[in-house]
Amino acid sequence: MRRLRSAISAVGAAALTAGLSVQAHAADIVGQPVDGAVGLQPGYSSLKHEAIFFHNVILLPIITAITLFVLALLLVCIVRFNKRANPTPAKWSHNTTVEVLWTGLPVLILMFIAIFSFRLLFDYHTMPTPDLTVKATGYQWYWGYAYPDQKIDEYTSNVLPEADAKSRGEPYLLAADNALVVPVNKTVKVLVTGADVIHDFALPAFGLKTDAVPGRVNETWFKAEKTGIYYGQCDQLCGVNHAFMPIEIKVVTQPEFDAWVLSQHGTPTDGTAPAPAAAPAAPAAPASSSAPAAPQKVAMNAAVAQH
Ligand SMILES: [Cu+2]
Repeated sequence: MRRLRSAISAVGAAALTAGLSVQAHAADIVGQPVDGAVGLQPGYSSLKHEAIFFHNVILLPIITAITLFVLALLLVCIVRFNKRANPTPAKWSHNTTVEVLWTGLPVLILMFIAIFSFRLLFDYHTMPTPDLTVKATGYQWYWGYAYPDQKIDEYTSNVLPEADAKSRGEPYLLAADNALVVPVNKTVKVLVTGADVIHDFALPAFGLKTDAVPGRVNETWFKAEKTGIYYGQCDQLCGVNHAFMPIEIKVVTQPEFDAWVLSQHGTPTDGTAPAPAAAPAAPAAPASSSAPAAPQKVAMNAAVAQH
C-alpha cells in the first residue's frame, strides 16, 4: 500500500488526473463503515464534527446520567420501601418541593439541549458562500449528478457490480461506477431533488442527510477536509432496489478537479490554471467561462429561492 502511494506521488499531477478515471484503490477510501465499530463514523467536515460533539459531549452524558439516576431511584425504592423493610407505609401523597423539582429540572435540561441543538440546526442552514454547486437527483434506483456552473450535464451513478467492486478492492453496495467528484477544502453546495419518488442524499462522513423530493429542490452543503473516497447511501425507503443506489464522493485537489472537469468537457470556473494537458485552451478558458457561468448560477439560486 505504501509502495502504491509513493508510486502515485511520483507520477505527478497529469498521471493522477488520468488515474481519476481508472479504478480506485482501497487505500484511498476514507469514509466508510468498518466492522465492529461503535459510535459515529469519523467526521471529515465541520458539520459532522459539530454533530459528533452534540452527540458525544452533550447528549450521551446527559442520557447516561438520567439513566443512572432513575436506576438509583428504583433501587432505593426496591431496597428501602419493600413490604419487609417498610411494613407501615406513610400516608402523605403530595410534596410541593419534589413536584417543582421534577417539573423544573427536566425543563432546564431540555432547554440546555435545545441551545446546542438549535446551534447545530442553524449551522446546517447557514451555508458559507459556495465555491461549487452540484445537483444530485435521485432516481429509481440510481443517482444523477450535474455541475451547472461547469456546464457538465447530468451523468448517472449506478451501484458498482459485485465482481467489479471485489476486483477494485471497494465495498460492494457502497461503491458506484461514477462518483461525484469535488475539490478538497471547498464549500460544495448540493442541490438535492428526486425524479420519481422521495430519495435521500446521505453521507455519514460529511454529516449529509437531505431528502430528495420530486418537484422540490432541497439544499445542503459540505466542505471536505481530506482527499479520498467517501461512501453514503440513499436514506429513504424508495422501492425494491433502495439498497442498490449508493453515493460515492471522490474528494480531489483543485488541479485534479479542474482536470476532471475538462475531461468531462466542462469548463473550470474558479480561474485556476487547468491541467497541462489542456494547455492550448488554457488562456481562453478561465476568462470566457466565468462570464456565461454567472447568470446560470443566479438562475439556479433564484429557482431555489422560489421553493
Ligand atoms: Cu432512493
